[in-house]
Amino acid sequence: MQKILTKSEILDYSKKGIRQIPMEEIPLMTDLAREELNRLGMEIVLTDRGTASAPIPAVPAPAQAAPAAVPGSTGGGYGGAAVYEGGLGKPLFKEVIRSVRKLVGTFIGTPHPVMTEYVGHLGFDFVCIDSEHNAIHLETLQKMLQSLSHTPTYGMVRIPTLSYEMVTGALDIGADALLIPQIRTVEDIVRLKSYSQYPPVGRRGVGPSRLWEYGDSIGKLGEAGDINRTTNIVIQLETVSAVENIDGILEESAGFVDMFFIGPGDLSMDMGIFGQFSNPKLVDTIMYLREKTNAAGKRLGIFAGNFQAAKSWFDKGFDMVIINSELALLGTAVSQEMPGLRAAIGEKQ
Ligand code: 3PY
Ligand code: MG
Repeated sequence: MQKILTKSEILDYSKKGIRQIPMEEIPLMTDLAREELNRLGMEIVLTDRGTASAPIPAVPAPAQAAPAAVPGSTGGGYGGAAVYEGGLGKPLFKEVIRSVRKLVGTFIGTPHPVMTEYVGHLGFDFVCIDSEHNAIHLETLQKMLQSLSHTPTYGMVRIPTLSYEMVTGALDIGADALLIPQIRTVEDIVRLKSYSQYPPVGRRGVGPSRLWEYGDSIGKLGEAGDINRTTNIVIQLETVSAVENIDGILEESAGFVDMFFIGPGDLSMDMGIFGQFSNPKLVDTIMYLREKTNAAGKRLGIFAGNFQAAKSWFDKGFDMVIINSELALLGTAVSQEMPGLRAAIGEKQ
């Protein structure tokens, strides 16, 4: 088989002071390797057993393979080399999630890119498109994620089921993070890991999807060291089983999950105290999960019904809050103002 010369091997030669790399035949090179060879002014020299004696300069990368100023502006397929920054042009959301920044988001339930784009301009760090509780499927999800490209806001997606199709599908269309609901067992995490991580960690398939700028930046995968470094998974803790299995869940999630997220609605439902958000049993359970995730060095988010509740969760040390949904926020604004207007025009309440 033809030898493949990688960027890291070129760097190794360069570190050893070798500028002419001896090879028995012209190797296969990725665009990144070729760029590196060019950048360092190095060349490949065929040895005696090769067919040429003169140095072979680095094959110039095709014009479209130069780093693209505008992501996605190059040719598509597997071969291009646009610069992948993550988040399709924004700093990688996984890095933001791992930082100390407190994150504010809201759910999106309207299955339309215009609403997503509008909310993307309102000052949230991220929106979480909720396809667990709304009829939002992959085709629509992709358009909604695309609509965020011209906003400073990241697009998280809450998938409806823990399936290969949904995990890989939502990641491939460019979700900056996945929120995985209804996690109960260590076995769930094992499945999640296998669906979301590229081999050898998992069994996620690789393809020229929107995530990799339709193939232009997919070349980075082979050179990246940790090829799963961009995959950003947030796990929901919202069942009694998850509370019981929390040690195993945290252990199995090590290395691929940075943020956990509590769903107080489902947790209270599962505990038989639905909606009793100040019930000490629920509050104690939430704070127990806070201690456990904290001890494991993980960040923790929670759902809040409004901005005031969000502030109190941040005061309690939470790292991320999803404040209700765009529809609920609209409803609140209208219900606060409408009675006053009705009264002002002489209508009884
Ligand atoms: C819950 O409260 O159950 C949630 O899933 C909120 O996101
Ligand atoms: Mg829930």
